[in-house]
Amino acid sequence: MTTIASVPYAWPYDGQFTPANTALLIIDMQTDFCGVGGYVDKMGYDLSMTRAPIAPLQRLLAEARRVGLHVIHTREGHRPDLSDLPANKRWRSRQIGEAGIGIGDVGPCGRILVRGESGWDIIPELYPIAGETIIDKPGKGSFYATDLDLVLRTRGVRNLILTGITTDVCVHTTMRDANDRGYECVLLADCTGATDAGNHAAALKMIQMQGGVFGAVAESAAVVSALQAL
Ligand code: C5J
Repeated sequence: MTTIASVPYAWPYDGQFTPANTALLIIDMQTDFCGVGGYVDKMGYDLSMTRAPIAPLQRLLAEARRVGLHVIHTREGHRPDLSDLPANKRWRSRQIGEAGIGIGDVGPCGRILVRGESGWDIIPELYPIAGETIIDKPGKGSFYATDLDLVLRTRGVRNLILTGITTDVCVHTTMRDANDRGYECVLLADCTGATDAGNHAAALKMIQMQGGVFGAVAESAAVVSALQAL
């Protein structure tokens, strides 16, 4: 039995935590969401909040790699011809920040959230290494229009450690969907970040309602300790 100190219960619920049955999911740590000149920067949000998870994630990732945890990275983005970009998503993205510039348009880091552009890629600090899965997703959730579920089930993964940005959008959407699919989920408070501090706090609180309606919330130090004790 191995559990991680978390709220509102010690995770996972049944103590069945091993590197083989657990994946570390690192969601959308892309320049567009946390880098200078990227999408979030262009919208005018404070980058310090989406950059806060970088250092704790580096420590956690090193430990996850050491023990052989499944590591999965995601990237939100669209095809260069924008054939998978819904018109309403593009329209809304153009309503904030520099007038008329949104997803698919040219910014300082290339076309915003377009696959292959520099702003769309994962930041160097957390760049995947050989053997780690990268899931390219057109939406906020990591399961929608991707093969993430197939990859996880093929590998026998049932526990998900959720990290990345943003807490209230892509991380939460993924956690809710994963929970409905039967995955046992924990979200790491210090390895996630939002564009608004209140939204980050609210996203953490929502998880803890109803006995852990979507799973549990922990700090990365608790996961690192558990991995070191394995
Ligand atoms: C957003 C994300 N916020 N990765 N994407 O548009 O959370």
